[in-house]
Amino acid sequence: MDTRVGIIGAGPAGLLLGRILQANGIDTVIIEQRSQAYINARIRAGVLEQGTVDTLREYDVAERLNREGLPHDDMKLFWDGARHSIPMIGDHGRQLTTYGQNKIVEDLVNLREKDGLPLIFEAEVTAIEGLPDNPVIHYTKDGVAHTLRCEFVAGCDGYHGAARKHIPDAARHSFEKEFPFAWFGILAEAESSGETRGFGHTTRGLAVSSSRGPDISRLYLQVDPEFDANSMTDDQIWDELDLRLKNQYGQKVSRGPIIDKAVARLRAFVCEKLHYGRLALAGDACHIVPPSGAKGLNLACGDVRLLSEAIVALLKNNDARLLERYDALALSRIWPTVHWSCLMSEAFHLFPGQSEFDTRRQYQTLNHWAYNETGQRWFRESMLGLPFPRY
Ligand code: RFL
Repeated sequence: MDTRVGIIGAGPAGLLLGRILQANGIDTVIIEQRSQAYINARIRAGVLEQGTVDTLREYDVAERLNREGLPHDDMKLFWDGARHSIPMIGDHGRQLTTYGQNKIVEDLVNLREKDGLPLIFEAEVTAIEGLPDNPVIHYTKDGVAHTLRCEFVAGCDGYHGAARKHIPDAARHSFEKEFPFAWFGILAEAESSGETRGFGHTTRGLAVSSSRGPDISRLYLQVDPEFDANSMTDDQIWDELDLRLKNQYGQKVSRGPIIDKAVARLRAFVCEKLHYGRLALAGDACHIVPPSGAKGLNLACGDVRLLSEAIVALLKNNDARLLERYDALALSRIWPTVHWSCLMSEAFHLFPGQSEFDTRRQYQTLNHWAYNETGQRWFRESMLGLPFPRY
């Protein structure tokens, strides 16, 4: 099979890129190593910036989002035994919306199926040959090797994907930081606290409570990086949430059946080379942010907007100038966002061996974000997200 653009990965980045290219009359094939059921059930991000919501609306992916998305007016932060509320409405009504990443993925897959566009599940890309100019994707499905000749390849295959390593080592400068903790995330059929999102600095480590709907709660606990998701019973998990959120901050935590549990290590990663010839990366394939800032999916969406425009210019007008600017423009949003996500992580978690002095310093950061006019504006703008860059 041949196509114009071969997209590796059916996460939000790959699926959205496919949708935008389709709207521009460019054929794509998406190759995804997991099954459809697996990607539909993968619970991850939930906080969407206005730019992400606007993009989904622009490309007609927002029918369910418009019905079920929960807009935020403020954000609750808890530290030093007190609750604080930071207004979250920006200029021109810009705000955050809660809507699960799994729903975005499902919405995009359903639209792609409805349009009869190729999306090959359970197919693993093993190599890309012919770079920089004539890429051929090699993948295996059901134990059989296949090739896909393309005019362009988009590596939207996440942090562990295959695409990034096809950028020559000499050009691929990467930067990485691993935090000494992880997030244990649960999804529960439980009445939410009434807060769209509450972030707690507690004496037992960070705790986050958020609502994914009237009867669905998403909660996170800071845990050790080696934590085993099955090492606590459901009752023990609820007890720990009570110890952190209810007992220390009076935050209501309603209990209910836990329907998903997962542990994610916190790391930050940036690859500063985003394209090589006719291969380009977008989303987690070229950057990872710790989830504290709720930015990964939003960054992916910003990359895809830029990359899609560059691919359209290249394939329709044989104009590579936008692609040449893609790396620098995307990185102008990636690095500040990575920085912000790291600051959020540093302010809310307990580090191994942390002293009372260190904790007092974290409180000063949080006081500044909540009560200093400049700090509050910066916090709000960072949470709402930098505007998507444009060429
Ligand atoms: P994905 O979603 O990882 O998709 C990549 C896809 O590529 C496939 N793949 C391959 N397919 C074929 N062949 C190969 N060789 C392949 N290798 C990989 C994979 O199976 C997968 O389907 O990357 P993408 O599309 O760039 O999307 C990025 C987002 O998923 C990620 O940034 C967010 O989930 C991060 N994130 C959050 N982002 C937000 O914007 N707001 C949030 O509130 C938020 N909360 C979170 C988060 C991430 C979390 N975890 C689990 C790390 C909360 C958590 C706990």
